[in-house]
Amino acid sequence: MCGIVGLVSKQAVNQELYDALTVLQHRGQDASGIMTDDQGVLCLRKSNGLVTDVFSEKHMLRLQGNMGIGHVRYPTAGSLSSIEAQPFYVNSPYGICLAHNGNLVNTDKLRQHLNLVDRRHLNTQSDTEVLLNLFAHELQKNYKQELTAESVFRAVRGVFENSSGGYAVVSMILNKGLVAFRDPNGIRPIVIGTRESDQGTEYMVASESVALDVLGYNLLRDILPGEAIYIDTDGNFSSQQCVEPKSHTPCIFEFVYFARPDSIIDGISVYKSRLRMGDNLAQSIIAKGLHHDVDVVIPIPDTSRTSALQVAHHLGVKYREGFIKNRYIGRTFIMPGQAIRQKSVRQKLNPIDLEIRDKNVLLVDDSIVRGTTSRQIIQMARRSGAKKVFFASAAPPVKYPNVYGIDMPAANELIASNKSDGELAEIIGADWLLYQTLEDLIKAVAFEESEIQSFDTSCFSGEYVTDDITEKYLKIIELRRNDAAKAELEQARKQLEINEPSISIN
Ligand code: PIN
Repeated sequence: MCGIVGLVSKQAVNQELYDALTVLQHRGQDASGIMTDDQGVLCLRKSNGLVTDVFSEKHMLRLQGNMGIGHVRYPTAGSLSSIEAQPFYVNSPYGICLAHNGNLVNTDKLRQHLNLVDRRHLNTQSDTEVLLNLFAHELQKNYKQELTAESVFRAVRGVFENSSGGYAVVSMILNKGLVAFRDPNGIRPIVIGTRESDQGTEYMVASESVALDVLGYNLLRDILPGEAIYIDTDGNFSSQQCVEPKSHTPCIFEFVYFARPDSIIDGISVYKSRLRMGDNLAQSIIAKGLHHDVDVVIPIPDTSRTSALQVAHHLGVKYREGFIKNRYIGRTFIMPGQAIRQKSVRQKLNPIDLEIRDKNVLLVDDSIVRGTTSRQIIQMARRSGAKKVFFASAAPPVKYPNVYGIDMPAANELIASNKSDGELAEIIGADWLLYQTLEDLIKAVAFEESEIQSFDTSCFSGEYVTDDITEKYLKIIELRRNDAAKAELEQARKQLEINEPSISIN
């Protein structure tokens, strides 16, 4: 899960890239980076941390130029070292910068080929570096001819034909132009917007339309699956369907939880889809006759508020804020001799007892992944004096790992992977537990008139839209993703950061 942005403007892009990244910060809080093109000179600043921590005035002043790309990272592959913060750069051909959101599922094969056949050196574990080198290799094939939109699209076709997974990419070819493309199944989101200035049209691409809104760009459209766009430094726009789309199946989790509610993805309002999730959830509660006992509906902030509002409305009961979220959770410092301590739910959420005491409360969350938060929140509601605690999830049980760029734990850490709803209710301590059905979730997002009618629903259904997800592949990612492996990485990162400076040049 990451956020990307790219700008080809008639004025300096540094401040606007920074502002866009702050709007996309919800897509990744681990690392941030910006690269700009100052008339062929690459300017870069990237490091681990939030956008507001990574960029100071000194860095911003150095990020000169009217074209640039930016990235916020939530690591899904590779290590957590700041060396792997994006964008990445390779100096040949031309000088290419690249950032992406998503995950390639054939990285190992590509890495081997790049190394042994194309003789390209890869210095990190990041699949972004793989994508960048693949793109560079494809561009290199036509190095004797002048770079044109056509040769860029030919190179992107090569990338599409060789890579598999869910990815949205923004790339900058120094002194030439900006390229963006989206995987042939359209799993990860990416949109284009324009803004008119006295000097002509300015272009922006971003993971979510909300970034365009905030910077005063008009949403033109989504990039289509298997399509690439190219905007040269003079502002000439070209697009091409480089390969036939395999499907158009956006990741349904973007709608459940990940994207901002004020974004529109593939023509569907995220906010409206969440309202419909609440409508459908309420209908199931009523159909099962579970509504009679409910006194009050309480959302678990923030995402589930939208669905919970509709649930309360249809059930004809009060909607109340029963938990308040601390917006300013800080870092956890590791003092000498202390182990890493996870921040507890109690530090993030505080109950308003008065809204809970002596009531039968229905808690609504967007999803249940590990189930650890749900269990603790139910305990908190009971300590606040609830008579009964019911729990509804706006998404179906998460049973399978996500391989296309959403950071989900390994299958053995997913609470619903091998349990019935009854068992789950008991484990999380709810008087009853109700999940949205997958059918209802799909109906909520793909409303009747929407062009998109199917989605990547793999974490609920186990059906992966690329045909190369084998048991063996899932086993490998399980080993890479389990908590112990992550804890080891985290320790290694703390060690590394003592010696490893963040990166800025020019
Ligand atoms: C959190 C959204 N949402 C809350 C993310 C918790 C699963 N969790 C997924 C529920 S917010 S657990 O609204 O964006 O703040 O099941 O893994 O414990």
